[in-house]
Amino acid sequence: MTEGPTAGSVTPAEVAERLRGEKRILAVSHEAPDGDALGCLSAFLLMCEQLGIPCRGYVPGESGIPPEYLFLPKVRGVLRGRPPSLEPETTIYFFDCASLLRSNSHGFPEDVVRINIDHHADNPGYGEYNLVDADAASTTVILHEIFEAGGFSVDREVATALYVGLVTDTGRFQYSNTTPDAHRTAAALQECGVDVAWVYRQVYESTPLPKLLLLERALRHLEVRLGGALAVSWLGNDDFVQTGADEGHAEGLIDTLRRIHGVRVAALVREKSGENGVQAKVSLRSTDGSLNVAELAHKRGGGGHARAAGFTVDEDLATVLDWIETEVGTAL
Ligand SMILES: [Mn+2]
Repeated sequence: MTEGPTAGSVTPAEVAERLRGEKRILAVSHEAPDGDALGCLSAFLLMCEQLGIPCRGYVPGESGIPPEYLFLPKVRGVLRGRPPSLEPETTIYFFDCASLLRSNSHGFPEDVVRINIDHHADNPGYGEYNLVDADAASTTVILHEIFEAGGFSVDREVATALYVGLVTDTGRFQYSNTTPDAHRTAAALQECGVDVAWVYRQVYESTPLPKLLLLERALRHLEVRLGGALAVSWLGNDDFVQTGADEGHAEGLIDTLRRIHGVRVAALVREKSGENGVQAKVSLRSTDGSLNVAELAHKRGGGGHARAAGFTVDEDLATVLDWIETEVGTAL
């Protein structure tokens, strides 16, 4: 086996075994981090501390950490921006990163060992060691399997971080990835002491005002196309400035677009205009699974899941929205 997603495949027990022997770790998740990305980093950093392994966390890019996840231990301390320089004998653990591009790892040396832990079906297996399980509801579910396989004790703080990844990636246990295994993991985590009502308040009832004002902007720009099957909206630089919001506040806003009756695909475009011209960062959701939005995103160099994907292009808003409408109209 030299190519494909199974190259260098490892089991949770093998990852746990490797982890015990690490000298130094950089734990990386994806840009524009969500609850799964940050839940993984929080749980993994806490566990490394328990195991006595020096570990730093890193999230590429400059966009803000969504404020609803700042309560997770160690999240405020993760490195941001350009990839940090690595001390000798550092292993990089990637979490929830469908591709190396998304984790912005081009700045890392070629000879560093990469461990790729993820649940995206389109993950190409870019690590020397790959633990990719597309059936896992969240990457934190896989991380839980690693901890269990290694016999590492999962305390309340670790369990809470793992649970945050699971509850957010399953849409509070309501998306199609909400399997019996997802519920079993949730039950196991609750038995480790997770206070689910407290997590709910932290994640879903602590919305900063600028985020709601940003949602109001997105609703103001809402258009329904293709006879109601496609909902599109956008946010521009002014929307962020005038509401006092930062990039992290846009996380999850697309979920409101997908709720509209009859909508099968939702798209939210973040239009950025600056010195380097315009750029459109597109989030896509499929509500009923009739269209694989990851395939759509791949056509423009992006990626993701069948029902949640995204891409970024150097195009203006009207051009990218028309492209989406044409593609979705042809596919449905
Ligand atoms: Mn995920």
